Amino acid sequence: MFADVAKIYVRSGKGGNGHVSFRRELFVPAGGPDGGDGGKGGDIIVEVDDGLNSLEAFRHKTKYAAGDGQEGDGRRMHGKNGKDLVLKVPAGTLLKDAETGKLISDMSGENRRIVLLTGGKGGLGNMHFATPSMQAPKFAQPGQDAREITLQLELRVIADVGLLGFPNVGKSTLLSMCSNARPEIANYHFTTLNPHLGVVNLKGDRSFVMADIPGLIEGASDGVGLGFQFLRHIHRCRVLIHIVDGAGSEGRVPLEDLKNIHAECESYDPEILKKPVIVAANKVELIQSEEQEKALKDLEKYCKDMHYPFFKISAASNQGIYPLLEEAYKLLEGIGKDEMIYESEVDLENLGAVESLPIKYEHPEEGLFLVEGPKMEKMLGYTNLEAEKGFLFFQRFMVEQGIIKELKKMGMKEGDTIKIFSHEFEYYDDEIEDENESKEE
Ligand SMILES: Nc1nc2c(ncn2[C@@H]2O[C@H](COP(=O)(O)OP(=O)(O)OP(=O)(O)O)[C@@H](O)[C@H]2O)c(=O)[nH]1
Ligand SMILES: [Mg+2]
Repeated sequence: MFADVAKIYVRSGKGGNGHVSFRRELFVPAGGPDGGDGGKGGDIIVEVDDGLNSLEAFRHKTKYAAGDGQEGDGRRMHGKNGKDLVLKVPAGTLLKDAETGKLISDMSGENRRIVLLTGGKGGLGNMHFATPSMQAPKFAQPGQDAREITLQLELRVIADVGLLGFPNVGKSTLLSMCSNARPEIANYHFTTLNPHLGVVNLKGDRSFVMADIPGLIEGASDGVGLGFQFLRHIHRCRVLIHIVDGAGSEGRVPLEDLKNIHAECESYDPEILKKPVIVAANKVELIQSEEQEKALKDLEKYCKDMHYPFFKISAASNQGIYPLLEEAYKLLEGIGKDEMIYESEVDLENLGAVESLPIKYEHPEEGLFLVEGPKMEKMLGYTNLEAEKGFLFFQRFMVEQGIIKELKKMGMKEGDTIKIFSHEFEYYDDEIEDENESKEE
């Protein structure tokens, strides 16, 4: 399999609860509150690792959680913070919200490390809640919730120059000849399954990054066979070197190969061919017959007509490569660099927090109000409505989130029914509500 996409579930750590306790000392009958604060939950951090070129690891392990903060303790002891969890990804990885498809972050360029989900804050212990009128507070603050999200990871390499071509035409050979990269080279199709990057150094301190993109096959743009995955990498290359087997090995016809691949790119995304394209006919030292000569001439003529710079090379024997690289550099100089990095479409600060989930309201008939959506679903999951404490907690949540206010705006009156999924409640203006209303004024 080609591991350039993966779907994983990640969760930051929950904050530890604040602690309730009282000082016990000899000869002191009633010590003051000394419950310490809970520890902070661990963050989920994403970091670029230059040693990686696939998302393989995320195929094997698909669930990741940072450590929870621990509860505070007596004698003002702070709970231990939860451990952060660092996910290492290759450069060029896009992090998307799997539910909405929105881009969270493009781990490219300068963007090498982000805090994806922050851990919950620890709750304050009861030592903070003593007041003149309440000297023995029997409560402490609960820790903040963990945050969670299902991530879609997509690898799209960024390179100055991308090598494009059918399998086995010599893309990896060229990259290994002119850069520090060492992709595997072998005489069979799809030797290269993951993109490889190499730095090409030219005379006079000039350099660029070249990507060996796994081979394209016909029908790739329709998702047929193996090709579709690879097309996504081409997007983020600024100049393309299209390599064809100039000797027509394996019964190939160079010009047909070129046209076929261009048609594939065109049907995947017409933008691709707006990039500068250079054509390199490889393996030319193998040419012996007149038929081969003729096929190469056809290719050359076509490139001239299309204004594609054309080069004959032999990657394996390192011939004709330098002028090709110089041409690539020349074209690179003529185009801008920045549009290859995608901008985030989400508010990273609130990512995965319950607060950021939507709530849906409906008023299908007189006296009935529906409140649904992912946020409500999640809160119900957290809450035991059978227990009095759980019910009170949920009631408070409804007020604090402004849900009651919203329903009132929609016309809810006392005695009306609020339905949240399968739970039904009758609405009464109770104390919690009043307390909150007066606070707002
Ligand atoms: N004769 C000759 N053989 C070459 C040349 N360049 C590459 N080859 C051979 O062609 C075969 C394929 O080369 P690769 O570099 O692995 O080809 P690729 O395009 O990366 O292939 P995939 O990774 O499968 O898409 C290997 O056996 C190479 O040794 C060349 O200039 N002349
Ligand atoms: Mg290869």
